[in-house]
Amino acid sequence: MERTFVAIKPDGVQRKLVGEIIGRFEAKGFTLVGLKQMMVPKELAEKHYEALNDKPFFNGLIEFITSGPVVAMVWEGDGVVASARKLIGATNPLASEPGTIRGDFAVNVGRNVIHGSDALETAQREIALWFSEEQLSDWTPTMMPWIH
Ligand code: FUP
Repeated sequence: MERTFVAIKPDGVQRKLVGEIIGRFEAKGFTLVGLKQMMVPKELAEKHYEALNDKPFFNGLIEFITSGPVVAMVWEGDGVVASARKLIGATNPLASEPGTIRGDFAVNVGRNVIHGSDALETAQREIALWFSEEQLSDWTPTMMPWIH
């Protein structure tokens, strides 16, 4: 079953959007298989964003991501990688459609509330970076099989 990595950034946690965001993924029909709130070590932040390390905003991005607690999650379901990106919305919140998380809750690309893996391979890399195998629950929802 497909899995993706999603993280609520320090601005999302401080603005008390954790419940709202988890609710949207649950309501869509995806299954939560990993969840933890943590202060992100600088080395982890730098590894997570290593593809962006030549960008002018890189240092500010690392400073922001390590500035307060982040809620790291793994979600599972059919097509979850692309679907999570749709639920999240475009990187620049001013371009994100209303109804998406960034479209509804953000205005600034440097404070865009949430991260979601951009492709299947990235998702596998990010899940392995943020979670150990024993922190992930391998379970199948049996109560409402019709939405899965
Ligand atoms: P996304 O996959 O939507 O998170 O977008 P990117 O991987 O391109 O960017 C990662 C993060 O870098 C964004 F969430 C916010 C930050 N960023 C900036 O701060 N300024 C920019 O111009 C672009 C991205």
